[in-house]
Amino acid sequence: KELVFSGVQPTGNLHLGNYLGAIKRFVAMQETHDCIYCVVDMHAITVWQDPKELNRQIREVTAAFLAAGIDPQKHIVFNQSQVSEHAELAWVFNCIARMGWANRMTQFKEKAGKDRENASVGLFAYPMLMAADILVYRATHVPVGEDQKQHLELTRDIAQKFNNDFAESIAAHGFGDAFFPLTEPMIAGPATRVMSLRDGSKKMSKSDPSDYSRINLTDDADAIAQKIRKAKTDPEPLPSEVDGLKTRPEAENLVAIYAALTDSTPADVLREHGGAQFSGFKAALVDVAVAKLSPVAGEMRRLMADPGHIDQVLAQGSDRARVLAARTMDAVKDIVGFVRAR
Ligand code: AQP
Repeated sequence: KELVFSGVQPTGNLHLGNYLGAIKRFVAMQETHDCIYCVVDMHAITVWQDPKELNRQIREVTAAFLAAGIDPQKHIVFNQSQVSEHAELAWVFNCIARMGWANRMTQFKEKAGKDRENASVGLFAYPMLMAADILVYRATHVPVGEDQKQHLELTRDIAQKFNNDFAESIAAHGFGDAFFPLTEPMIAGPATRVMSLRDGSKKMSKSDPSDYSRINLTDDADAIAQKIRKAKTDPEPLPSEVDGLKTRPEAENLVAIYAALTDSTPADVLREHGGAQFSGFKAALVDVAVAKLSPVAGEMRRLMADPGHIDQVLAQGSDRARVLAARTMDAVKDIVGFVRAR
């Protein structure tokens, strides 16, 4: 059966982009796949996190998973740092990946900014840890937003080089001609890249200093309405064809958000709203966003009131994940040639 793995960083301000590009799709995959969903707290500390805040945010992402409808009994929900095999495999992958590959990662360049000398070594090594997250379960599919496409390609390159470098040992240990699968990214739908509400050329992001740039999953109806009303637009009415959105990134973004929230397509949305002024369309978008997001926010608040329960979900998920991860790590140690107790 196909196995899905994906993760979200507990770095604060979970937003509509995280929801539409990732969490909403995690929920949908549960019907057809075995799924492992991870709060990637070790990724979070590649940039400084206040320990108390990190603690709260790990629980908040878990609450968002559960509130959105992920079932931690049927599938696995856990936080990365409780399964140390992720870090172990990441080290092996640090030794497989080439400096040139990591140097090409645009996310590192964006996050490190101009002061690259001052970025953490962990931020540079981030993609190798991400490859380990996925491959420690030998996951076949990863639902992510488009911003993660390059990291998924690197994951495939690492899997392939490991399979090639150790081909003889892999076969000798009875794993045939490939140990790691070449994982498929699943990037589809109208909102694979939700853009900032203030600037249609930037993705909606947790770390944008302007709270008006994003709709947070914890925003109440008033905040959602205010942010959508203030969202940047142009003076023209909505076009009736998708082609008419090409040079209008802000309009394209709002239409894509509407489509994703209503499980339709931008073409459907324009069939209904083509020719409308933004004032009217934004009012309709507020209704749709509030109807979809308010129940999630309410359930998140309810879950956050009982942190003990969340911690228990994470502990149980970690126990189940560790069994699977340890099996892979044992095999990797044998393949690489490490001696281990049996
Ligand atoms: N704007 C977005 N549109 C669609 N999908 C998005 N994702 C993130 N932003 C958008 C997807 O959400 C998942 C979790 O992301 P993450 O928290 O692991 O990392 P990130 O991509 O670094 O998230 P942010 O929100 O942009 O945080 P900062 O500001 O810290 O960089 C991933 O599947 C991602 O594709």
